[in-house]
Amino acid sequence: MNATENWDRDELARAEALATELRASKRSTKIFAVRAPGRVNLIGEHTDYSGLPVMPIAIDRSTIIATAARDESMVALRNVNAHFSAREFRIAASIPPYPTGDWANYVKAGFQGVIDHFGKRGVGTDQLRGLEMIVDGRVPTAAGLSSSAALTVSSALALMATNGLTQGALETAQMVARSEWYVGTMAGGMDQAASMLGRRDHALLIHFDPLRVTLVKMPPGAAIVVADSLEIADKAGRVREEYNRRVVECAIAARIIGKALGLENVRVLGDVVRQIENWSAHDIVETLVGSAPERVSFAAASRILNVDEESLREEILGEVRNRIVIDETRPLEILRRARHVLTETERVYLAAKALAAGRLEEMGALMDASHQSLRNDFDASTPRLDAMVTYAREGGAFGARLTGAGFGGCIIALTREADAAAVLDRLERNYYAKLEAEAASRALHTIVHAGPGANVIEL
Ligand code: NG1
Repeated sequence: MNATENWDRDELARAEALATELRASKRSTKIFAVRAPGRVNLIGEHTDYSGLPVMPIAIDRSTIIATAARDESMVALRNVNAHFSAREFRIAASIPPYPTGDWANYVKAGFQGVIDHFGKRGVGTDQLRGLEMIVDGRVPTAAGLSSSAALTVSSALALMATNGLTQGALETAQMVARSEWYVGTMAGGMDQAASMLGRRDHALLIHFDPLRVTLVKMPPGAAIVVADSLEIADKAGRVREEYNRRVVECAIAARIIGKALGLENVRVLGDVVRQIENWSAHDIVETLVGSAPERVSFAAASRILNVDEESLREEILGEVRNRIVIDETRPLEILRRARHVLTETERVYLAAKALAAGRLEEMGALMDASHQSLRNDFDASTPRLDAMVTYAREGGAFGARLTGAGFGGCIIALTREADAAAVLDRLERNYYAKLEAEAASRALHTIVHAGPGANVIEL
C-alpha cells in the first residue's frame, strides 16, 4: 500500500495538502491518497471497443484524491477546482447518474464498477461505508488525455481503500473497463487499463478479452510531444454521438463479416480476427466488400444479418439502448470503419516491434499511416488536427497523429529528445501564434513521459 516511489514530489505535496484539508473535518480516521494518471495512446486508435490491441503510455499528469471513510453510506465530494461544485450522494446497489455532463458522474461510474464487481463476491452495499473525498485533477480535460479515466480509476480505488477491499491491478483494470458506459459512452477499456497498469519508461501493448499487457521499453532518447489543438472534443455532446456511432458501425461490420465467413459468436471485429489464423486486414475487408454495400442503413443491416431490428439494437447496445440514440436515418459506414480498425491492428503489432527495436523512423511512419486512416476511413480528424500533424512533421518529428477519440483534442508526435524543441517551436509558430494569445498560453504543448500506473498510499 505504501508505494510512494510511484509518486513524484509535487504529487505527494498535493496529496498532503488535500489530507490537511480533510483532517480539519476528520481528525482521527485513516486518510488515504490515491493517484491515477491520464494517458496518451501511441497507436491503436478506436480498436479497443472492437476487442483489438492498443499501445498507450500512462503520462506524468495525474488526478489525486485524498479520502477518509465515514460511518454512514453518504459520499461527500469536493474538487479543488472551483469550476466543479461539491456533490453528495448515497452508496446504493444502483447509483443513479447526475444529469449528463456532471463531473461527479465519473466518480459514480468508478463506484458503480466496484459495487457491481464486489457485489458478485458477496460484498453488499449495506457493508460499504461512505467516504469523504477531495479531488485534485491535473490531467487536461476534453483533450483526449483521459482525464475521465483518471477520475474514474482514482474514485474506484478510493472506495476500495476506505472499505479495505483489495485485488490485483489487472483485475481492477478489468473491473473498470466498461465504466464509461455508465455515462453513456460505449467505450473500450484502454484508458482505464493504461491508467491502472502504466509503467515508467514503458509503452503498454494491451490486449483485450481477456485483458493482458506486454511492456515495451521506450527507446532511450525518444520523446513524445503532446500538443492540444484547443478544439474541444466534448464527450458529453456531439462527440459522444459520433463515438457511439463508430462503435455500432464496427459491430455491424463484424457481424456481417462473421456471417459471410460462417464464424460463431461474432460481436466485435476482434472475434473475427481471433478465429482466423494468419488473418490479413486486406482479406477480411475483401470479404466485407463481397457481402454488403460500402454503407448500409440499420434496416438493411438487419436484413443482411437476418435478425429483426429490435434484436440487433438490443444485441449491440445492451443495457444502454434506452439512453443512447443513434440517428438511424444516416447510413452506417461499415466498410471504411472496418478497414481502419483492421489495418490499425496490423499497425499496432508492427509498431510494438519497431518501438522495442528502437526503429523510430518506422514507428513514425506507422503513426503517420494511423493518422491518415483515422482521417480518411474513420472521419475522426479535423482540419486543425491535420494541420498540427503536418507542422509537427515539418518540425522534424518521425511521425505524428491525433491521439484519443479525435474530433478535436490533442496530437502526439514522436521525436528525439534533442529535437523536441524544434517540433514544439514549429507548432508554436504555425499553430499557437495564430490563436488568441490568452488561449494559446494555456494550451498544453510539451514532452510527456511514460509514468507509473495508479496506486494508493496511506498518509
Ligand atoms: P478519449 O476520448 O481520448 O478518452 C476514447 C475512448 C477510448 C478509445 C479512444 C479511441 C473514452 C472514455 N475513451 O478515448 O476507450 O476508444 O477513444 O481509441 O471514451
